[in-house]
Amino acid sequence: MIRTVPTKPYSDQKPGTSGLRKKVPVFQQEHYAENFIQSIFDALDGFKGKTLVIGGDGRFYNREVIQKAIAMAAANGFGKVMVGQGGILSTPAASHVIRKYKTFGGIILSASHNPGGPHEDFGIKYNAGNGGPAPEKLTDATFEKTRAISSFKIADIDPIDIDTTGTVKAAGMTVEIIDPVADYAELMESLFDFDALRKLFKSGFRMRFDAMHAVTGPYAKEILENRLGAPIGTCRNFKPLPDFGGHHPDPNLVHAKHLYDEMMGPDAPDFGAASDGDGDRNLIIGKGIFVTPSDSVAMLAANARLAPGYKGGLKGIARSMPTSGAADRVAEKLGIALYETPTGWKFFGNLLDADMATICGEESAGTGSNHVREKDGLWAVLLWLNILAARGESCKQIVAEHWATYGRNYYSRHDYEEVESDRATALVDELRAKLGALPGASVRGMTIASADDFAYHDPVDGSISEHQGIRVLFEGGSRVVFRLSGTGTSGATLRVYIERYESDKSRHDLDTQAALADLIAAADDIAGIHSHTGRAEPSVIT
Ligand code: VG1
Ligand code: CO
Repeated sequence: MIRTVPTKPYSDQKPGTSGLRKKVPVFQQEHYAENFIQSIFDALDGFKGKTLVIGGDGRFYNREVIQKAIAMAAANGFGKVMVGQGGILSTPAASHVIRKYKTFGGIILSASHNPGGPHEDFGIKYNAGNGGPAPEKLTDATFEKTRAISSFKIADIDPIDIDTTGTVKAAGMTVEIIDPVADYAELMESLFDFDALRKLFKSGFRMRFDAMHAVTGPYAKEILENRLGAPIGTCRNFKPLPDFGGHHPDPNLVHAKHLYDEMMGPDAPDFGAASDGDGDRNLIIGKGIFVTPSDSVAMLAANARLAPGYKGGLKGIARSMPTSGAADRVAEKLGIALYETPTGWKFFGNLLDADMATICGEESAGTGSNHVREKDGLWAVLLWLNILAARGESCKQIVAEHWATYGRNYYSRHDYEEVESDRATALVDELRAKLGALPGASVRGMTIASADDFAYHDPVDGSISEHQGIRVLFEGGSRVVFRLSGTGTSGATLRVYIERYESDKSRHDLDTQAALADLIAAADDIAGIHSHTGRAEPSVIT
């Protein structure tokens, strides 16, 4: 029943910021998915007889790869797989299932916020037994295996019916099809004051949740409408579709503009939110106010005690380096540690496992806590709701009060997408070469205090990760950060992160791009964005 199939290595299977992401036709090449899955198994040790979780975000090609992964898990000696019904498991739900059932690890099929469909993106990532994304050591080892692979193992079995919950046997392995929502919903119920939230909705509080035809639909329907009594219709675009209805399931101000417009309109609901392809990101928009992800993590941390799951306080806060310093001020006030990590959730795992950080966040709309080992879109939405219910104030009031207390970190990210790879590399190389000369230089009337290529020293295991983004810090605390994306699938994406702190309360209502105009111009002066990329404008501003 078990076959060993000869194969040839592909040279391009290096995992990026979050797993391996490629266009569907790339994944459809002969043995492409099999090679990568086998390489994951080959990089792991000691899973014989153990359990593997398998699920995905429902995008095009999900079902096919789930069948391959099941047959390969059986052939490689796993004792059991737990598969989300319909092939569905959001990234945070998969993390929870891994942790709750103490499984060996999990395979999540997703390209997250990237578009889906026959010519769009697909992805595969592995999460370890702590529920978190494979650490760099493991992704590096997987990549090494992909370069030398000569065969993979697969069981000859009929396709498993993944649409019916229950347990079957396949090639000696147990296959359990699980309800993808139940465990996760129960976890949320244990963290938040569901009675208070039910009261909130009963009192007429209106909310809009946009699942963007991606994985959070079934989770949001169950939690918000069924369990919390939010009116039917609160959740929109809640049916997961293989092509996300032709849209980018990226909850930002470009791809969720309809939600933004609604929330700024005259008849706006009280609270609006959206999540991405695999359910780990969140977009938060109050009536008449967009909350930047960097601000959101700071505000959630400052108010977390209001939710039952965090009433004992926080151990520490961790944020990715490009994320604004808003959370730093909260940590300082709470008297707890603040950790600055490279981009990507895998770097938070050790801090969470060691109980050094409780809440983590990234500027890219990722927020989460120690309840799982991934960022968690619906969790952030529920924590916001819990805070709104406990404080009895509007989102706008909470934001204004936060800025009045801590000051405001004006913040924006400019993305230059699908730049020719050579040109993007040239920009970064040139910038790196002149880092030593930047301190002391004056640009647009601002003096550069320091400049470096960020390297992270993990305080838990001592590992070092270099070249994690170039940061230029100005006197007074403003900064610009440059890095290349590790999740794109065509060309290179240059990300420029711009931040300025404003303590003066009378200047907290400026337009963000206007407030950052000098720094935006300085970023171009320093890095030659326009001349290198040929682009006069970013493709996406968030
Ligand atoms: C982006 C974000 C990063 C996030 C990653 C995965 O990575 O910047 O903060 O962790 O996506 O998010 P990059 O390398 O493209 O900048 V998800 O929701 O796409 O898994
Ligand atoms: Co995601």
